[in-house]
Amino acid sequence: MRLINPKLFYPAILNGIILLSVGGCFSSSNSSNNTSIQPTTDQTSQPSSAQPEVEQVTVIEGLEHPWGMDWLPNGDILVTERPGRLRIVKNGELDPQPIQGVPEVFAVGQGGLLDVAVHPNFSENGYIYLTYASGTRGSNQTKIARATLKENRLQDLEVIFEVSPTKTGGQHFGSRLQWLNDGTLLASIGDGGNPPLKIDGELSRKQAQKLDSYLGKLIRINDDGSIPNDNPFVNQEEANPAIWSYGHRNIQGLAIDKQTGQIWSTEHGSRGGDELNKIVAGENYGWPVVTHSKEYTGGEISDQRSLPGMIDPLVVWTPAIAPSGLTVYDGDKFTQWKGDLLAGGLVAREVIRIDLNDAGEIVGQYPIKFEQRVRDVKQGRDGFIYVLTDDKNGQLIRLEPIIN
Ligand SMILES: [Ca+2]
Repeated sequence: MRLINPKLFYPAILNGIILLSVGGCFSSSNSSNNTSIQPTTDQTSQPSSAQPEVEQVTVIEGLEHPWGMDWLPNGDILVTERPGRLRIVKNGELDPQPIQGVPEVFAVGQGGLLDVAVHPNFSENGYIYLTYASGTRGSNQTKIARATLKENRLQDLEVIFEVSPTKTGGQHFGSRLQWLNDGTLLASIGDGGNPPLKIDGELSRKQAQKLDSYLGKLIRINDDGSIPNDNPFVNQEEANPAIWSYGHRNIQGLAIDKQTGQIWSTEHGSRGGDELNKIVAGENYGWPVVTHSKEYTGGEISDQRSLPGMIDPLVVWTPAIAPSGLTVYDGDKFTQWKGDLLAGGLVAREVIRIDLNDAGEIVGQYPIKFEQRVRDVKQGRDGFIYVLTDDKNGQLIRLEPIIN
């Protein structure tokens, strides 16, 4: 079954025109209160490029809450469905038979089968990686498993990382995967959940500041789950050695600029205060001691917006976009977008192109609107941009420039 529903995407074109006319100021129909923590000098400069017209091509429909995707060397696309299925798209068609051998997942709330990553040397070793929520409402954790993919089946599946401590409830599992240039693997782990959820008698979110907990962290492991000996806390007693950075609430967008090695992440705030961060090993990103977000009930989580020793976000989105999916574009199909970030938003129903200038500074945000919540955005091996929408009838959508 092949469903191609090309349609012109007028809102993106209109946004482009509007943005050009006002000189590239930050503008988003859904996020007019967005703030940038960067120096503001560059925000009024002209955008680095005109906005190409974008066509949305629906490649696949009928995916049930798809969450993550990655490409095999032959161009096939692996797609996770949060209820616990791993699907494969071959030559633009969804194989009706899910891949066999996926572990049992805790598919409640935000939990389930989450991200998928193909090993950089898949052609030699056949490894793929999955993240998923595992356990019960009373005790659960994010796990990372490795398996080989052979003839539509996962074989020799092995859990190579388990988050500790366990938590309760169905919130904040993370868990994006991202390969670094050195062949190690990053994974994002959520803080354990919102109040009134507690761990060891205090709010679960406080785990994000504890170095003996993997909750609220980015972690870095080798491709077999062992700990790289140059991780920032390997020599610090009582710190968990896989920690790469900490003070995160729930990172759902994780990307690397392959040219520079720079790691970027987007994380959910509570009410407002979603963040874009540049990740540096060993650093503290503040949550919940420093935040621009408020409790869902409206009260302050903290009155601190910035503190010495903690890294400030480069963009704060209030109201929340609910960021999910992030990629650094380096393809040849949207040449004017090279080096820019593409950030998905669930609540915003957008992919926001974050325009970076040659110095790596943010000079504009340009939303592309979708009809459904955006769960993931990635560049395909063909240089086009692919989007997964979060819906009972979720879609895989390809963005293509309209060549005039
Ligand atoms: Ca922060």
